[in-house]
Amino acid sequence: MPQLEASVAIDFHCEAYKDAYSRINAIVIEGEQEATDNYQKLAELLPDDAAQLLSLAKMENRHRKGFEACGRNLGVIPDMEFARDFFAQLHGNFQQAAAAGKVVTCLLIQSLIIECFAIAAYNIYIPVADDFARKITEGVVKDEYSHLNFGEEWLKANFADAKAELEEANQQNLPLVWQMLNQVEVDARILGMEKEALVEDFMIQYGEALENIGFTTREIMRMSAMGLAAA
Ligand code: PL3
Ligand code: FE2
Ligand code: FE2
Repeated sequence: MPQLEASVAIDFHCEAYKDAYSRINAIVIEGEQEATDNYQKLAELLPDDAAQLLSLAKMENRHRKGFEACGRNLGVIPDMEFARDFFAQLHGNFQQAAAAGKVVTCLLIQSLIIECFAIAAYNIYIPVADDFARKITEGVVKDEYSHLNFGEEWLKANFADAKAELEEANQQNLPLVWQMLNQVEVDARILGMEKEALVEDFMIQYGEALENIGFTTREIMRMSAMGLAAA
């Protein structure tokens, strides 16, 4: 559907929209909160980059507040319990990797997977958002590119040592993204966002990131389809 038509047709105040928004808004709030915590943990694990990582954590905290305001603006109460369940597996994998000092896995989960997921979701949301949320989301998505860039640069600089762990972490965590997308498909559509567009945008961001880090086209194909067939 053309984007202009969609933004005219969407009733931001009907019950169906607000019900779907209570879950999607919660997911985004929880995602930004986890991103804050994850960059704080990464700052401990990478003392040389601590100042930069703590500044990313602060940005994530601002993002969370911005999206909380978006929900309030529509009179929606975010369903945070739903959102914590939504992130539980990815959250658990990050915690486990951090406890084992596996920095490469932590960076793949946060700076590649979560940031690419956020960039795809926010880019698809912007044209169908209400005016208030659109302005907030436009500001946020610019930051997310710089977070993705941090992960790319670090992993590129350490590619030879990181490669095997990246492949393993990808295999373990990418299938979770496809499961998560399936869980939000119905709600996202009510907000005017198509799953196919989300998958496509994610694939483009994630594939470009892997390319910048140093993977070959063949490796990228194999890695980014991991778990997709089951979705
Ligand atoms: C990292 O900085 C933030 C992590 C947030 C993750 C967001 C995932 C969103 C998936 C749900 C799709 C709909 C998004 C709607 C945008 C308001
Ligand atoms: Fe963010
Ligand atoms: Fe981010």
